[in-house]
Amino acid sequence: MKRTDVVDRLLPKVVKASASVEQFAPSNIALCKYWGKRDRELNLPINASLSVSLDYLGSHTRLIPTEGQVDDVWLNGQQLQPGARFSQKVSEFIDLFRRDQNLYFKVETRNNIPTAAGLASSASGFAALTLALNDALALDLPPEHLSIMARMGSGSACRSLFTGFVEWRMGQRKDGLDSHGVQLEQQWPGFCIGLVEIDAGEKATDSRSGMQRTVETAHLYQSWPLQAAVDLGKLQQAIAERDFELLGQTAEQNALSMHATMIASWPPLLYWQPESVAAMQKVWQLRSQGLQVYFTMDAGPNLKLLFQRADRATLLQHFPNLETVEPFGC
Ligand code: 2P0
Repeated sequence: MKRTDVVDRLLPKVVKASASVEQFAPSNIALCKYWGKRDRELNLPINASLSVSLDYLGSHTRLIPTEGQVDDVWLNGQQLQPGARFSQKVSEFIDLFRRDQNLYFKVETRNNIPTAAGLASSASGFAALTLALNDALALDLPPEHLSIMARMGSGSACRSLFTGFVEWRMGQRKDGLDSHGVQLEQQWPGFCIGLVEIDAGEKATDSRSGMQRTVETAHLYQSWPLQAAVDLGKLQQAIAERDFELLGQTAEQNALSMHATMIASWPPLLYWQPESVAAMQKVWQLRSQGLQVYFTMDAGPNLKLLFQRADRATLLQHFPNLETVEPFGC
């Protein structure tokens, strides 16, 4: 099925641009990861995932209707060439909304997180762009439909439409209309995420090709859907019971299991740097001393630490440059 077939079911045929708009969407960190697609055109996942949104860290996107015949795309204050990869991705995504009409925009995106460093700026970017297009074209789409549209830009973007804990239901339908983010009702004040930046540079293999390579070449990947399903259940329980140890253990094992499938791909995919391993060992050492700290990692060398507010000061002594976020406040 094509993305345009899905759009036919969600959007009116004729849309028109109104005023300039600006929207924000948070980045999100998965505690149970999305890794592998059953449909690459629609970004439909092989497994359900669960994330937490990062409050103020994310993407601000402004859309200004223009008279031009191409979109004019700016990223972090820099104008991009129309042929640049990011520009093309943005324009192709806007094509889904403008359909056959001559509606072009100046698109200004600012990320307050390092771009393409495994900190999921594509998730917040496509979510913010979806929200901005919804406003600019006065579409008034419900949250599930916004999430479905954002997913077609980048899978993990479907979780960035919501705050707090978010489950991405994998769905069963071929058109993906049942595959979108759902906000969990539970809050967890004092739940903290710390970003350990090992390397903010562009990664050599993006998630899209990384997950395809894993699905196609790693026999170990066969065990992943089961691991993810079991972990999702444990995380739901941990969140419902505010069981931090269960949450941390499950998230860390889930991330390492995903990385195991990456390493077992061919050619091998190792996103870690020596400093990533050193940081993991530091976390394990702190834990052996009784500190409740866990980590998760995405398709990059950086670690995201999971801990509780009471341990923040101690943790900062060991990770002095830690940027911490409290998605639910104190
Ligand atoms: C996640 N990642 O659940 C996982 C863990 C990276 C590792 O979602 O191809 O940029 O656009 O659907 O969403 C990153 O993958 O990939 C991602 P596409 P996306 O956060």
